[in-house]
Amino acid sequence: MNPSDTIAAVATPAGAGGLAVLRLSGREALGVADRCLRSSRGRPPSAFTPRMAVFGEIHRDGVRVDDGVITVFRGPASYTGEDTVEVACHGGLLVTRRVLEALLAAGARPAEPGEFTCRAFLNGRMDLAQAEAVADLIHARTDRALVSARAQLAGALSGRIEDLRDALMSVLAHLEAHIDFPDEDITPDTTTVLASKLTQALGGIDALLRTARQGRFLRQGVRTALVGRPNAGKSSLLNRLLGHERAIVSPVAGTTRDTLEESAQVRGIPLVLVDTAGLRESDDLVEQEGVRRSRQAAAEADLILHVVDAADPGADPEAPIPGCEGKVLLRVANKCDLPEARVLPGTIPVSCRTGDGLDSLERAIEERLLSGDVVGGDDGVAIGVRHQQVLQRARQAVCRTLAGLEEGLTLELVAFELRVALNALGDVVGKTSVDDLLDSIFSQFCLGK
Ligand SMILES: Nc1nc2c(ncn2[C@@H]2O[C@H](COP(=O)(O)OP(=O)(O)OP(=O)(O)O)[C@@H](O)[C@H]2O)c(=O)[nH]1
Ligand SMILES: [Mg+2]
Repeated sequence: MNPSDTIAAVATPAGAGGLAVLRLSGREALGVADRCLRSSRGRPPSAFTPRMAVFGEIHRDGVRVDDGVITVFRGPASYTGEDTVEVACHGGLLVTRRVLEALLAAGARPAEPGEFTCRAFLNGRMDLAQAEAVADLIHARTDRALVSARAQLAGALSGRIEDLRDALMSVLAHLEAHIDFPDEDITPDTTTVLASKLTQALGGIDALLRTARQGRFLRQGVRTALVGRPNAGKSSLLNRLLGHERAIVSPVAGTTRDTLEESAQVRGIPLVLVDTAGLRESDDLVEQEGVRRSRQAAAEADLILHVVDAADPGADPEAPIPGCEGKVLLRVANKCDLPEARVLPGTIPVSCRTGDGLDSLERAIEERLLSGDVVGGDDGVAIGVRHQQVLQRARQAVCRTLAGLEEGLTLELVAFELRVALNALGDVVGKTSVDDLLDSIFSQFCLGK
């Protein structure tokens, strides 16, 4: 990915549509544009007023390929920070390909996936966490995921990382000053103050790490297993939660043999619903395998919906569910429309036939996931897997720093560990700390004293 090339790509999804937008970005963007685009009055894009949409034509070898709306953005006031041209043309598969070919023939090269956003990062238009948020935003399937991605794009995570870095940086600045002036012993008081700052930063890192589960749920969905005895109505509930008849429902016990996965959303929370084979002893080899997979689905789930048939006198709503430890477990009493249905304590009564109780079930799912710290941070921050890994590195380094300080290790070693922590934090947003450190030292201390 040579950042000095001028790149072009279709920015909208492939397929037939009213419009498609192509993007051209790089040092030569206007030169490339001038060779294949012009306004309907014949003006070249380099003569356009930036940020003004101009109706024009796309040409290749003197032949008009399509017409559309051309907008010029002059760097650095563009998405990528470079000169950028956007062309909105007709949205056909072939026509967009021809327009792209016209841009390439005029001197651009095809962009790699994510290359526009990568340039935005390299050119300082956004940090790494924000660049990642662009991908989250595009892939968000529920409102909550969208809110979280927007918050991260607006800098919610970056802001918290910057606060943590500032805190650690001020500790490091103190340590550095003592290393530079070894005659002045670091007093026990100073050590206490520094240690308490570090402990506070550790709390901040832990608070972020606690949002990792939320981040996973928002990005990938809460894995939700529907388990229970055959015929309880697991597949009926899956269909109800999905809003369409996805799974086969029949009065035959043992209808579902294999697990079946579908994405759904419940009150803005993305769920990956897993319908499973009914749990029972069986001589049938296929059914045995189905039951094994049901147990596995329960073990891998974050949320378990245990479905029981309220009209079945043998139903046991307290039946132990293997592998449910540490998970959110909700017991659902189905078929409450039937006259023989019993009231089962500790269960949410529903009827998949009439739809009764499904609202309460959805509310209960939302409530349990929210209260279990499972979805939604205060400021919408919900870290991703990469953030989790680097924050864990930062956490360990802060712990070593604290231990070193308390055990009276040489300040050089303590400072070394702190730098490791700072670098790890910097990795979240794509910054390393050397320059910032110098700024921090000189702004806080009068070294001439
Ligand atoms: N009256 C009534 N019948 C229901 C309700 N929910 C499901 N049923 C019926 O119960 C039977 C079993 O439903 P399924 O959804 O196939 O049950 P399951 O738990 O997936 O069963 P297996 O796949 O065999 O384990 C079907 O005949 C459904 O029509 C309900 O709320 N009320
Ligand atoms: Mg079923």
